[in-house]
Amino acid sequence: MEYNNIYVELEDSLAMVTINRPKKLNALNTSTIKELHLAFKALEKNKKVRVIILTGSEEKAFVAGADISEFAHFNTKQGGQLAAQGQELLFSFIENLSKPVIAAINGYALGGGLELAMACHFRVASHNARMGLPEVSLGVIPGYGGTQRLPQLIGKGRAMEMIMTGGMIDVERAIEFGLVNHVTSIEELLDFCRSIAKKIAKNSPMAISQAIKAINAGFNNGVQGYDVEVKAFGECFGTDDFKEGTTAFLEKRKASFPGS
Ligand code: CO8
Repeated sequence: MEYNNIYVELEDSLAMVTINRPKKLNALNTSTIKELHLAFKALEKNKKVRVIILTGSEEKAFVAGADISEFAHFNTKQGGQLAAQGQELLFSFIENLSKPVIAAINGYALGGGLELAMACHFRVASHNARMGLPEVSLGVIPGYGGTQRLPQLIGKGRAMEMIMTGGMIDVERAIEFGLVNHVTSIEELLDFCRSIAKKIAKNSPMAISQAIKAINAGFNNGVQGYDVEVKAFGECFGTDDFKEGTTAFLEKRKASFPGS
């Protein structure tokens, strides 16, 4: 598929998705959100793809936020619609994708950009990354899930401070807060993510998708996470991946899982 604001590269079982609006620091406008939705939808269907890495083009920004020029003149109704549509098409969509998505944060991740990284399953950052939710400085609040995911990831008090001050944190702070799992040099960022992706790709795609579902359920107030875990655990039984994984262990060999 042809995209204008992103590009997608396939490398064996890995897909690399790059947001490509460097002149606007990869800010998320509506068409970029739609393209990302289509790309992730297609990658989820692609049986060869086991892990997806999401990053921004060039070295300055992952994503510097939602595109401010697009919503600066919106009214209450339009603002609400923009947030709801974005959450449905992209942020919740990625969080609930059945395949792991790693955010490779290569520079500024601000506002909607940090919210996008937080919607991914986990995050790796390069030394130059700066992260923050500066929305209150613009007279709005984080509208792409930031008020929910930031406290989940770093705790309520720290999230309150970050959101209220609108300030940026560096990677040392982000590691200390648990916002990112690893920090690398900018040159090593993607290869480091690839090395994690390779480890993930050796495991059962079916079991990984069930684990994503069960983990997410624990953060959804309307759902009893333990019940979802029990159901997801049960659904693993009787699958080819379960048969292969347990048989390989008992036969003292490495498991080989076919495509998802
Ligand atoms: N939106 C639109 N354009 C942007 C954005 C953005 N978020 N960020 C940067 N740009 C553009 C600049 O306008 C500039 O364009 P031009 O060259 O045409 O003037 C270009 O990118 C380069 O940026 P700067 O010249 O500002 O680069 P600096 O190195 O001087 O500064 C910063 C880098 C500090 C990252 C600065 O660009 C900045 O502060 N950007 C805005 C950060 C921000 O406030 N992000 C939050 C946006 S609001 C948001 O994300 C809300 C999410 C929830 C929305 C829910 C529904 C709407």
